[in-house]
Amino acid sequence: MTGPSGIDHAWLPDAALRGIGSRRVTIEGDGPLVDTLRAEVAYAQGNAGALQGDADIVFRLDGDADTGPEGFTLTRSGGRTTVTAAAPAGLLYGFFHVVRLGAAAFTDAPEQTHRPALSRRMLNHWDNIDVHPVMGQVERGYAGGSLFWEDGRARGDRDRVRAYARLLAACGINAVCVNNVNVHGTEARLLTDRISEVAAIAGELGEYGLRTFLSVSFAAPVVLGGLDTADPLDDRVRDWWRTAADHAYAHIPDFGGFVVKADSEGQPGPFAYGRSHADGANVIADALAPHGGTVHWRAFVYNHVQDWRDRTTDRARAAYDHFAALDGQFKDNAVLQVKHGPMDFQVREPVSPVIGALSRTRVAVELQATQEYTGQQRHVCALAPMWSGVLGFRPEGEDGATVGQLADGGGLVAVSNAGADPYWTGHPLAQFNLYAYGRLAWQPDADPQQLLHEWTELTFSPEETADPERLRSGLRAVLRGSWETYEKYTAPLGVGFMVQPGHHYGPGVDGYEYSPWGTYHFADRDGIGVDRSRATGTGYAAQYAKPWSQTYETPESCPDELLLFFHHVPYGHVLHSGKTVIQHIYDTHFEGVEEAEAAQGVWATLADLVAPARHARVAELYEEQLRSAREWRDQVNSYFLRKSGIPDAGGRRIY
Ligand code: BDP
Repeated sequence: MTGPSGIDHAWLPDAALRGIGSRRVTIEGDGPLVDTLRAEVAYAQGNAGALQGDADIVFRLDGDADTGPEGFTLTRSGGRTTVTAAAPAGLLYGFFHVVRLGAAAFTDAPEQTHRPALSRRMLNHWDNIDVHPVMGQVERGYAGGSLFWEDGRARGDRDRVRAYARLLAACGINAVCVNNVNVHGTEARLLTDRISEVAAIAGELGEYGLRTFLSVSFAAPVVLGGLDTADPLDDRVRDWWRTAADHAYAHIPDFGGFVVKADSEGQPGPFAYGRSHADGANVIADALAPHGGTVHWRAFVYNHVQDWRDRTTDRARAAYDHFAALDGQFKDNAVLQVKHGPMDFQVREPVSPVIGALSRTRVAVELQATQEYTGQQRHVCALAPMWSGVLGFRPEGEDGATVGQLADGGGLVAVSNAGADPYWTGHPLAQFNLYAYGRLAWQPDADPQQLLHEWTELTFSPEETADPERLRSGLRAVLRGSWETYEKYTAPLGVGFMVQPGHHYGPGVDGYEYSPWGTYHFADRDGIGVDRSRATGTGYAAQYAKPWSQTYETPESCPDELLLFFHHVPYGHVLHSGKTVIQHIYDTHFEGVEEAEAAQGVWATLADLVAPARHARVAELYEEQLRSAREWRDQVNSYFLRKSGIPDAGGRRIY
């Protein structure tokens, strides 16, 4: 549903608020977030003014409640629902929980307390302030311009920022970094004389309990401060960061802190001064500490100008090689932000070994909601199953903690997929990725299918349509397996990339094969894959604890879906599935396209149940998805037919 101001209410359409809007509500408590709650309730009730009589639902702020700063207790008995929270944020999350429950919020049920498993649930916006000549307004953005920035400044009209904050709070997100991790030129000034622009955005986000973070350049003391060094051990540099942090907090009292990409893809960092990344993170952490702020220091550090002829350098190893030895050296308010996989958000990667290796460092796990390598919001690719697999992975084996548990020190971060597009995410179905990310950050072991159901109920209000079950099952059918479908028609068995260089959309079978970025598949006439074993390869497999170091070490024990990430094997190698690698490649590429065609067909049958404009947008995008999927199938299959000379056992036509 698109509201009067043209803002799509996504998972908070008016229909979803009806359950609470028709009830008598009492709110006990004061404070800014409680005012937000009051406004929400008034909106749900159509501004009709408080309904008279005994309350059906009470929102009660109770400092003695054992709910923590963001949790709430829900009591449903004797026809009365009560949401109790120790702090206002908990009441607001309780409100959105009641919205999710719909009618069930008002039926008797055992008391439940909900607390977020992770205290930091942050989105990173890769939004440029000035339009970048190559990357545009939003780096890897597929949803129009930035929600925050336009014409080189903070947007004056912030209605959408507020509407966005509301959606984020409704799925549990509580922090936003508002600018790109790649800080370009004078954009660094946001930190100093332009901080009031950040403060204006923070003001809107704060209405819904979201803390604002800012990406900063490690070279800021030089670029902005005029110093001749950014050496983290230099006292002038230390003072400069302190002053900058003081200044930020003077303008934004609930400011979250900084995100830093250093010594990565051309960004400046401590290596230039012979210092470690702990030294680099700590000087900034110290500046933030008096204010309770945090620095999120990214672990995405690797050599992107390596010699492609050197087969011993392995980009997958880099983060662990740089950071494992620094465990225990980071300040308490420094968080190491680690991408979930060792490479770069491919459709399939193993879980980064860094996550399990730093027992004395606060680790945040970084996901990518923006679909850089997963169809760029032109393909349907629901990522919740992938993320859920990552969060449930146990780096130390069956008895060890899950990634979701290990992230409790630093939280869960996602690169946002939202922008100024009327549907927020370009592809209307990509909204599910944003929603699911927030819900998984709140509860990492949530069932992705349940989240899909929740999102469907909220966003599409099936009960208000002529055929609720057809709508539900149709949406399930197009989204549930969409990640596997995408994987089937793109790079096989964990080998990754094979995309067009630069923009990363569409097939580029040898796109990065002879480039310095370190993203190779090593396909030749005999076989394919990267030998990352300890015995004969790059040694990456040995970065894992047992049992994974053993599981990944040999082709026999390695799971099929990661085989080519860890091993170089002949095309005739037989997978656990019983198929050869080459036949698997052919079969999955045909199947993937067939599945996408089937999904397109299902979507067409929903035309009478979905708002026309939304339906049309998705239908149009399916045309592009199918064109692209066929291109992937044909290029990948032809490539491997030509390399291997082995025909398809199914006798299908390969171009
Ligand atoms: C890669 C993107 C690049 C980002 C980089 C990062 O291609 O645009 O700057 O990650 O995470 O996925 O810093």
